Amino acid sequence: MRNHFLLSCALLLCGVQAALAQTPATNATYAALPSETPEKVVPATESLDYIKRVERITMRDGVKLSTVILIPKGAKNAAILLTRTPYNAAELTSHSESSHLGALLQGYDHAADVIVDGGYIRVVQDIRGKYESEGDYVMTRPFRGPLNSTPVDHATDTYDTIDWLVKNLPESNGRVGIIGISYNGFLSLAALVDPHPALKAAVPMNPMVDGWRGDDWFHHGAFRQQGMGYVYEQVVTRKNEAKWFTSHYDDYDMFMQAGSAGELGRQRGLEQSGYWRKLVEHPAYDSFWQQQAMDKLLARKPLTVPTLLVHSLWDAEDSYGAIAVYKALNARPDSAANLKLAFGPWVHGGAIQDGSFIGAIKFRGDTAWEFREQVLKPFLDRNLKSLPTPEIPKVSAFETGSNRWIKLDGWPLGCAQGCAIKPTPLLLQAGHKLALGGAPASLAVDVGFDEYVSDPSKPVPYRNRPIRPSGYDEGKGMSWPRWLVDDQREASGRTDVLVYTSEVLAKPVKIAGEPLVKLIASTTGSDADWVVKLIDVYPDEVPAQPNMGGYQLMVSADIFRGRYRESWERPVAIKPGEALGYNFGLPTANHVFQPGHRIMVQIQSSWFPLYDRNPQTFVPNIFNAKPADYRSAIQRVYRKAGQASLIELPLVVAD
Ligand code: PG9
Repeated sequence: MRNHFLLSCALLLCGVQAALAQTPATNATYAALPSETPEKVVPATESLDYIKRVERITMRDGVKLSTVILIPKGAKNAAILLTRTPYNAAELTSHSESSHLGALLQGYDHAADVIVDGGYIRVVQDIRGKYESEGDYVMTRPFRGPLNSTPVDHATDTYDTIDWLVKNLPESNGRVGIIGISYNGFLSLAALVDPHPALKAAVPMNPMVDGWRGDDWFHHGAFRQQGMGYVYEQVVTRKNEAKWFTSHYDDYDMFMQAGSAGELGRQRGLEQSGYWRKLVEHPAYDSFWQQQAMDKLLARKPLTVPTLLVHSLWDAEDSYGAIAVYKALNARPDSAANLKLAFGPWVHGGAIQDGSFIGAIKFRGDTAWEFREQVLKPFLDRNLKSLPTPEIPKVSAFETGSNRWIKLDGWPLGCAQGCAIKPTPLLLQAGHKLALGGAPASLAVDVGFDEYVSDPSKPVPYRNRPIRPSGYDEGKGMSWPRWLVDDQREASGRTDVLVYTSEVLAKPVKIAGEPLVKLIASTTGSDADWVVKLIDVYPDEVPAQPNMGGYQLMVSADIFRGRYRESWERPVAIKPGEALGYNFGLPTANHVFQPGHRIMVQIQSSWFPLYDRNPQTFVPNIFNAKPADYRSAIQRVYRKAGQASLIELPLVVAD
């Protein structure tokens, strides 16, 4: 039986070998089956309503930048609208496969309706070091000077690009505008440093301006650690191929288990990124930050190009930049005439999204479309097409609370006519009350302060958990862009959050500008963070929209790292137990607290994991804090005569 089996196997093997030996001969008897894929595909472009060119434009140092050019078919005398970006020009110009230019341009940075209706030639360019462009990548590359000894920066690259465009696009009228959001907003500002004569308009939207004071990397010295994934993906490869990874569904858990931001960076190999190493080396507002602050740089020269700055009132990434540039440039008499400002009730980049709502807050119309139609379009028409379009207002301001647009001659300004701004104290009072104006209550029996325990092992979450990574994918629960309008009720119930509330308002209270925090506080630690949130509390019930009953909407809020109370450049330890002043500005607001609403202030010492935890023990560099450095502290906020804590509100009053 066994022998029979072996014999069968041997015969079978011989058969297989024989068949294999015959294979080539057998194949040769059939004709080859030709590939259905052509050697080179030639797209059929006849029915497209645009012509697409991809050019490699040579910069003055020989580096070639990849540039996508979309020309409406039949265009003549058309103006050019340029965006420079680190975010992949090819992808940004192919949002959908369509024969229509408008469909291609849906999404980030385009304002497709304005571009298509306006007949603009759309140009999107990869900046040096990213995607299809050559050269080295440096995050928000500093300008030629102490931080950049090369002959090139984004000002020269923009100049060289515009020069090429106006000489090589016969369909153009020789006038160029630059537009962009955030990083691309920073790049739009860069175009103004040494502008090419053909640059006739700039629209920096939500620009990154000062990475330490209040934009992407730090706010008043507190590090925004949820941006670490961005630093990794953006810097370690040209095409963002290496992906940051999470280890927990909830970012709160992930950052807690790592301890410090520096330690998480080490665990993820982030030290390979040159920019991360710079962030870790420069936690204070030293010359590294000061020398690249765009508001300071731009204010050195007159503004010669008509510029429309666009700001979002609930911007989770760059709440500082646009207003800072407005203030710096408007202070120059030779620049003010070319400067316009518009702001709306939007998230980061919201001016080109659906502006009919933000989170739970609904508006009467699409505020973003209204801006595009009534502000952006006429601004571009006037400056890029020389159409006889009336000048847009100096400031187009959306007033939240009353939810209407107002036209102003400057900012901050309370109204067009008949009002003034009166800085007015909103005083923290005994019994967790607030008083607008007036003096601190006399405190016969009261201790004159409120206190809470700030425990770094249980930091206050900045939004309800689970906290998903910062990102833009709603499908994955990443509603990060709109976290600033989250209901603050959950925080107000915590024992480590102080809450002060006004009486129900009998008449409207309007603020216009930056609320100033003037806190008198002590800590038992030697370092501390102070988060102050100015909140509009809706009536207990709102018949028209029941889910807004009692809603706690942040109107303006920010964080301050206590070690910088004497100097932003040189941190010092806080003397434990000593009542000290902490003064800082909150982001711009233009808000009406309506009758029936209440004003609320919340104070806490962490906003985690968006901001890294303060160990509450002074260490030279918080990126390198060790587990033993993180200690609980008792925080006291004082509110007695001579030690009154308050927020100075830019109150709008009748003239
Ligand atoms: N806020 C982003 C950013 C700007 C500048 C530097 C780094 C990040 C952005 O949305 O582009």
